[in-house]
Amino acid sequence: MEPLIITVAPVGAELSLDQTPHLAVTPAQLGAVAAKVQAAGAALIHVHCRNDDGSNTQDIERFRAAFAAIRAQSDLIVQFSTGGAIGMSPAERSAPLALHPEMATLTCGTINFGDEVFENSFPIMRHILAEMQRCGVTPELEIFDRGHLANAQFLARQGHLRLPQHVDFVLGVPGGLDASVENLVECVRALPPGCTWSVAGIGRMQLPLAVTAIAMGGHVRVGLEDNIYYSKGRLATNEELVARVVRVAAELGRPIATPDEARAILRLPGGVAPEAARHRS
Ligand code: KMH
Ligand code: ZN
Repeated sequence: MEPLIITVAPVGAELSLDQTPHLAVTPAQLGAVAAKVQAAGAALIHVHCRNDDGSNTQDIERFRAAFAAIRAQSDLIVQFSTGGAIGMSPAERSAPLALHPEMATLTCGTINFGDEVFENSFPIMRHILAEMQRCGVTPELEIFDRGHLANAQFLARQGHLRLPQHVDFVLGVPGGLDASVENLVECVRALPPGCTWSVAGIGRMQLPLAVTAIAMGGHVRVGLEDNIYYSKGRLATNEELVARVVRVAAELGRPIATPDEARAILRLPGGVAPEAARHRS
């Protein structure tokens, strides 16, 4: 079976310091998380940044410092969020792309997000895609709802997006598609040909959907952005969530992708095909 890419989303924009002591706020803390999650088996890190007081920021200098800290301590694929936090402008959301991360997210449509609205109109998506293209950044398509795949295909037909791409199904946001095995299977069936995929289950569905994806041959996202608990009432660290997925994958006979193997699977420059990597060692 193809090696499993484990993405970790350690920060997000919705989590606050009074919910968990494990939230990485400073660039130095993000660098330390990167080292720990790579040691645990992650290949890709999805990055949001915070100010020292925990508030959200897309400030390019904060991202520059975070990027440097992650690079100094890991060779994880670095993927910036262009979702940022609810209410940020498209220009604010896309500003860190100027640092040329290997990847960045593109949410493929507007959804209710709890009591708020996460705005991703076609003009917003076209703006972010144009910035990604200008900066040479590979998108990961974030699919929160069933219609988002059709939006991505519409953007591709208009010439704003090349397909296939890597797709992440984020299931369980209140206002988006429920986190269920049925919905995941239905989403995977509807994927445009050639796309790779991962799943990020929200809350207590993180683990069941991760296990399902491992068995289906897809990839997995875990981390505090989506789920702060290891088990009922017990707060998790990011590296524990990664380590648990590694153990489950071992039981199911699925090898874990190194960052360079993940680069090859995701068709990023610098990748080393899993077979070639194995021959080298
Ligand atoms: N914070 C959410 C509103 C992304 O990173 O691209 C959006 C989000 C998606 O987290
Ligand atoms: Zn995010």
